[in-house]
Amino acid sequence: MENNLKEIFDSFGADGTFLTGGMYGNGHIHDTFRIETAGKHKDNYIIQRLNSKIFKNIPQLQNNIERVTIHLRGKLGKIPGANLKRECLQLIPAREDGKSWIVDKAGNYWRMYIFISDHRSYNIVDTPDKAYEGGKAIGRFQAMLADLPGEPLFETIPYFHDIEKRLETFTTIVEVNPTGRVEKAGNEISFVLKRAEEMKIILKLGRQGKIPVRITHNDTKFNNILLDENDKALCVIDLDTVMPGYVHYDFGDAIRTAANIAAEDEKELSKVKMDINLFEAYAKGYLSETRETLNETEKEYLAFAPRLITYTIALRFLTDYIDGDNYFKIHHEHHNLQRARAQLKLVESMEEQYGAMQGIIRSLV
Ligand code: ADP
Ligand code: GN1
Ligand code: MG
Repeated sequence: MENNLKEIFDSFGADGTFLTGGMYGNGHIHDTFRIETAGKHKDNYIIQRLNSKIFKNIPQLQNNIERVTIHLRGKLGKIPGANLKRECLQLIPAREDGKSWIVDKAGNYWRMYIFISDHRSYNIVDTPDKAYEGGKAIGRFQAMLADLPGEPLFETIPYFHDIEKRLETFTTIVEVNPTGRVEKAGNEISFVLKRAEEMKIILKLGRQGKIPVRITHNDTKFNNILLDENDKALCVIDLDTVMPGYVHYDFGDAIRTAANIAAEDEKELSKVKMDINLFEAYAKGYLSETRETLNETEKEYLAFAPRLITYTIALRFLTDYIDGDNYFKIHHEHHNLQRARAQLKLVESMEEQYGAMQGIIRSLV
């Protein structure tokens, strides 16, 4: 791999000499490597072998990311003291054709970014201050992209957060039972089906024109929000799913990860719980940047969003488990079932605290 990484690195027009490279991060989708270069003051890099089974049109995906990062950099450039290399992802063009990706001999797609130096990345958030900073980062991200010029961004994964479509896929896979795992997940399947109807509310509000489609990130897991060395908001990464969506998707996914006191795949379910103080802090940070732009209905349904997205991700883990683990990277045999169970437990915890969540949002808006 080391040899291959050097070859890939050399295909991009980076400033620096390859020293070492190794696997990096906890993403569930791509293969990510950190490349260290020689020389003390040189940038280091991130190289990703892209998952082209999931992202079927890499040129369009990359075109989205180019548009988004150019726009963000333009905005940041006007802020005195902004550090463009750390506050925004920066793609490195290929030496040969200047494109922001390459295809290797085996047909794999690769891209390269400058490594964002001195960042902090958290899978679990332990203080309200960090949650607040995460909320600010996502709020600002949405605000900065609100005036992206040109045609709508390409939908890199169609119907990504469409719960009606996700439920249809789920029902079909349960019927087919391709790997005989349905029997192992009886309780989880009932839990999901019992809540299916109420989860459609955000889609209904959209169809009724009560909430607008905006540009959203759609994968605001907390480890996609990098903080700086003082735990202040630094950069939002993982831009593969930046596309049209409802703000509830970003708010919900961030709470799913920022306010859960346990790991996403915690085995000991009694440890899984939403911390209402972390919820409040994230909401405060988020609304500090978006209070003026969101409409009344969008604000009213923010409290519901974490229930929807936690449910959606649980449903996706469960679907993938029953389907035979074709989507998410797994680290052991029943990993997707374990993830689904932990996420459904989190849904329950949110249901128990829903009144308090609504109260907090009302008081903040
Ligand atoms: P995935 O879609 O597989 O989650 P990501 O784009 O989120 O892939 O990258 C995986 C991990 O790699 C991130 O969680 C982060 O830790 C790290 N990472 C990605 N890009 C950068 C970057 N430019 N600088 C520093 N770390 C990065
Ligand atoms: C994936 O790419 P990553 O690991 O940040 C997934 C998200 C899920 C998340 C669950 C493109 O996110 O939708 O919420 O796993 N990304 C894609 O951890 O499907
Ligand atoms: Mg990621």
